[in-house]
This record gives sequence, C-alpha cells and structure tokens, in this order.
Amino acid sequence: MRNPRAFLRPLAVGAPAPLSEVPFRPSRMIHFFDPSNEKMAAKVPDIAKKVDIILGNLEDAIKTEKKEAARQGLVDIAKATDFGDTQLWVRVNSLDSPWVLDDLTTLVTEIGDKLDVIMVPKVEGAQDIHYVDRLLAQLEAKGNVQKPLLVHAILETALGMTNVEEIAAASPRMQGISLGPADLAASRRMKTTRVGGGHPGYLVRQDPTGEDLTEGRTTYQQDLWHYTIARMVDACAANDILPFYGPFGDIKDVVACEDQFRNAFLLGCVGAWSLHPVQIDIAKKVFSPSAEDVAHAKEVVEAMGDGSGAVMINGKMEDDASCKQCLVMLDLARELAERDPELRELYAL
Ligand code: 1VU
Ligand code: MG
Repeated sequence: MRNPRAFLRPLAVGAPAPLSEVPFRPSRMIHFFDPSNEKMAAKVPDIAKKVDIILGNLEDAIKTEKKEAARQGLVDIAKATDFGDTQLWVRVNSLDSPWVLDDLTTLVTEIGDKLDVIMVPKVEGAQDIHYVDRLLAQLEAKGNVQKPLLVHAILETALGMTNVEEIAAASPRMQGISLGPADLAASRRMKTTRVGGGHPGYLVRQDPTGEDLTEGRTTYQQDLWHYTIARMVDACAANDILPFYGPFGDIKDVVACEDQFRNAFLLGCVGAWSLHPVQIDIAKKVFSPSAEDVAHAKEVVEAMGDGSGAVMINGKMEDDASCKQCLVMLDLARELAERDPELRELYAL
C-alpha cells in the first residue's frame, strides 16, 4: 500500500505532479475509431468537432496484423490534428499482450502532450494500475511531458469487478471506469452473446391466476447490467472519478441503444462509448439533462434559498437532500452549456 502522504508525488524523477482532482470536462461520448482504417481516420478531424472525446482504439477490433499500423496511425493523426477542446484518448492493448509496452512507450514519448487519457483494458486489480502508473511516470519524464496523463480502466473481468473499489482508488491518475459488457459476460460465463443491452430470456413472470400455468402471465424483461453498473458507479463516486457505460453492439437498434445509455445516465454514468457515427447523437441526447429537468432543478434550488428546510413545489416536498439532487443536475447542465451553445440556449441558466 502507498504512503497516503506521498499519494500526490510523482512516481519518477522529472515526471509532472499528479492532479489532486479529476478535471470535469464534458464526457458524454467516447467515440472509438480504428487509426489503421484510412476511411475512418479521414473522418477524425470532422468527427472530433462533434464529440466530447475521440479515442484511437489499438486493442480488440483491430486485427493482429494492423496493430502497428494503428499505433503509428494514431501518432500521425494526433500530430496533424488540432482537437480544440475535444479530449484525445487511446485504448492500448491489454497488459499481457505483446503490444502494450510499445504502445505506451511510443504514444507517451511521441504524443504525450496531446493525449488526455490512456484507457487500459481488462484491469483486474490495483496492481495493474500501479504498473501503468509507474511506467507512465518514467515515460512522461523521458518524453518531457508537461501534464500528467490520466488512466481509465475497463471493468470487464469477474476479478476486476471483485476488485473495482481498489481499482478506483489505486492512483491519482484514475480518471474513470467503463463497463465492458462483452468481455465481462465471457469472463463470468454469462450465456448472452450480445454486446451490451438486455436479453429477452432474462425476465420475471407474473404468478398464475388459475390452474393454467400459461394463461395471462405477463413477463417483464429485466436489466442484466443493473448490479454491475450500480457497483461501478459507487466505486467511482466514492473516489471522485467518472463512471461510463461501454459499448452497445447492435448499431442498427438505435432505440435499445438509447434505452441502455439512459439507464446508465440515470444510475450515475457521465457517458458511454459510441462505436459508429449514428451513436454519437444518441449519447449527446441522453447524457445531456433535459430542459424540463434543468428548469425543475433551478426552481427547487431557487426556492430552497440556502439549501436548508423544506418547501412544497407542485405538490411535492423538497428539502436539503432533493436540493442536492437538483444541484447535481444544475452543475452538469452548467458545465455542458459552457461548451455547447445549443444547450446554453436551451437551458437559459
Ligand atoms: O461512408 P464511408 O464508407 O466513407 O464511411 C463509413 C465508415 O467508414 C464510417 N464509420 C466510422 N467513422 C468514424 N468512426 C467510426 N467508429 C466509424 N464507423 C463507421 O461511417 C460510414 C458508414 O459506415 P457503415 O454504416 O457502412 O459501417 P461499417 O460497416 O463501415 O462499420 C461498422 C463497424 C461497427 C465495423 C464500425 O463502425 C467500427 O469498426 N466501429 C468501431 C468498433 C470498435 O471500436 N470496437 C471496439 C470497441 S467495442 C469492444 O471492445 C467490445 C465489444
Ligand atoms: Mg473488451
């Protein structure tokens, strides 16, 4: 365990000091692209203007023979593109792979000042974060990187899930955690072959009303991911880092994608992955509070004055606790409005 007094000291001579807080930046969607795919890469400068985070993916979904091209492609794109205030992330290969050491060495020393966050897949415990933490410090020093790189872990193994609290607390570099439902389902031996979303077989059924066990028994599909997302959100919130829902693989089912994203939003996630351009606007819509919610939150906060006591608004009791809920909504709305002129107008804060 680390000396708590040394938690914010750099882990290598010459590395920048870690941040004491994760800076809040709009993070409604992490848009994945394959830097070795010329067609996709050509769209990056335009897509970067529409998204909060753009991520060059080097891990799963990149063919083995394209791993090096993807790494070099990301270096070239990062050097040639002005991302404005859009964050640039990378998902490196897993820590047991033959590529990750070169991924980290190349990216930090070549484009360390352009990158904001390194997404690390298949994190299983604090030891994985400690390894990356020290290595990044050494590489930041070597590459003369001025601002510390942050780390985002993907929660996608049963062991990682078991250790989610220690992962969230492992380093001041920890920026957040994403749920990776496909790898996690495989690791848990869940019997779904879908990438995120529900399953029609996971349901509860009404009791029978008579002798006939099939008559009038409505079934209700249940949420396969409720426990996992809720536990991840608690681990993140308890450590002041940000939780995200990950991928929704049925690209053409934009309705179910919106539902999955909204469940995550309501449970506390700040964003989700977009795998295809069609998912960008879904994430933007879902992870931006509605005008009605913002107007209600404003009304409650104004009526509550210093935030103490109880008031009645439209037949409902509001008090210190619900005022705090409304402040969560208003803080997010204000932060998003700062970056998005459409939301600024919509919210009129
Ligand atoms: O119209 P054009 O031909 O010029 O362009 C296509 C396509 O190249 C482009 N496009 C994208 N551009 C930027 N970013 C993207 N993520 C992206 N995806 C597609 O849009 C135009 C229309 O594309 P399409 O509808 O014909 O779709 P495709 O068949 O070309 O591609 C679909 C997939 C799903 C293969 C593609 O979107 C993709 O590879 N997305 C990223 C997948 C990924 O990153 N997977 C890893 C994360 S999920 C995980 O790890 C666990 C499951
Ligand atoms: Mg995965």
